[in-house]
Amino acid sequence: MGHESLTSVVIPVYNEGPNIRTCVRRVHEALREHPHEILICYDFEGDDTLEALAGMEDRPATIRTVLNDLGRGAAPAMRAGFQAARGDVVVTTMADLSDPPEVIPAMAARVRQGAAVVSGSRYMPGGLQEGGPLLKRTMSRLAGLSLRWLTGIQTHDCTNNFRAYSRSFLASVRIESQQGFELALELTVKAWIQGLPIDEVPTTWTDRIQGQSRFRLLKWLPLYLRWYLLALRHSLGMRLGRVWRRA
Ligand SMILES: Nc1nc2c(ncn2[C@@H]2O[C@H](COP(=O)(O)OP(=O)(O)O)[C@@H](O)[C@H]2O)c(=O)[nH]1
Ligand SMILES: [Mg+2]
Repeated sequence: MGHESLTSVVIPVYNEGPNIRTCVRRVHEALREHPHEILICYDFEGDDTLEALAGMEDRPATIRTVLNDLGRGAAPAMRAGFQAARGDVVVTTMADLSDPPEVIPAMAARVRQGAAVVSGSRYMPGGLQEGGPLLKRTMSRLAGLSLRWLTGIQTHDCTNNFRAYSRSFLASVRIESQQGFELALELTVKAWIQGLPIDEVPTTWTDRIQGQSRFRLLKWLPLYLRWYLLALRHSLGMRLGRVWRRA
């Protein structure tokens, strides 16, 4: 193979000054043997993440900073990252050290084997979720496991934003998420409805130690529900279609 594939790692950031150096060191180390780029997607110039990166002596050469001009929030920031990404595989991961970057090569490999979406999966055997608010943790697990059980979608975890996407799938889909982390569920449900292969790799999510979560459970719940219900409706439609054709 003359042309080696490129993995783009998209990281939305909001004042991650205390975390970002460790984060990019770990991502770079995990992808040392793989062609990659690390896209730091920020909303405004005063974000303290930029200063922390600028002052880094061992700043990886594969870092690019991307100003999100699509509106504030993690979802627009990730979309800005998708637009800037040059890789055939695009991975989203968080800056607050919640996701283990060592898993990225395995996730990217699954995409290159044909999956459109690969979850970093907390709820499959071998996966784990550590810390975080009990209600958020429970709802997320229930959503993932019930959706798989009710629809047959090929992942136990449809909400983790530690995910790998094929670039061709991202180019084909119209993204509607405007706020935050419901983006992962939207993209996974849309890939599944298109009949594209979905895959998963076990991973551990750990709650942040530095800084504060900006996750808004009650505010964002309806946004999640929209995609969850779309998947249920689609699944029901397919079942009824089968019964109808048999009758
Ligand atoms: N660009 C951008 N990134 C954000 C925003 N809010 C959170 N993030 C990033 O998204 C990731 C996860 O955020 P966090 O608030 O910890 O959510 P949690 O992990 O679900 O609790 C981190 O890398 C944050 O810096 C935002 O408004 N804009
Ligand atoms: Mg977090």
